[in-house]
Amino acid sequence: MNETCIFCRIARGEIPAERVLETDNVIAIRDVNPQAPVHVLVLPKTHVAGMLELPAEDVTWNRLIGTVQEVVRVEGLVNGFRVVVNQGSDGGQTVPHLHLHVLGGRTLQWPPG
Ligand code: DGP
Repeated sequence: MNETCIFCRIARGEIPAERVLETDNVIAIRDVNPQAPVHVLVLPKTHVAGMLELPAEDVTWNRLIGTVQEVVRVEGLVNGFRVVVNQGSDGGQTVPHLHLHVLGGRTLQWPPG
C-alpha cells in the first residue's frame, strides 16, 4: 500500500467513491469525471504504479479482466464498450496506480486524441 496514493486511499475506504463491484483483490469505482454515461475504473487494491510494474503472468491481470467482464454485465453494456489504460505522460496517465477505464453507454469515437 502507498500512504498518499489516491486509489490506495479509496481502496482502504479513506476517501469515498461509488463502488460498482469489489472482490478481495480488485475494486471497480465510478470515475469522478466521467467521459461516457458509463465510466468505471477497475483497479487492484494493492499498489501497482502502471502496466509495466505488473508482470504479464501475474494472476492480478486475470482478476482485473474478470472484473471488467463483470462490470460490463452489471452495467448492461450490451452494445459494446471500450477498455483503456492510460500509461505514462504520453499516454495521459494522471493517477500512478494501475487502472482500466471501462467506457460505454454511447457510441464512442475513434481515434482518441
Ligand atoms: P488516468 O488519467 O488514466 O490516470 O485516469 C485517472 C482517472 O481517475 C480520471 O479519469 C479521473 C479519476 N479520478 C481521479 N481522482 C479520483 C477520485 O478521487 N475518485 C474517483 N472516483 N475517480 C478519480
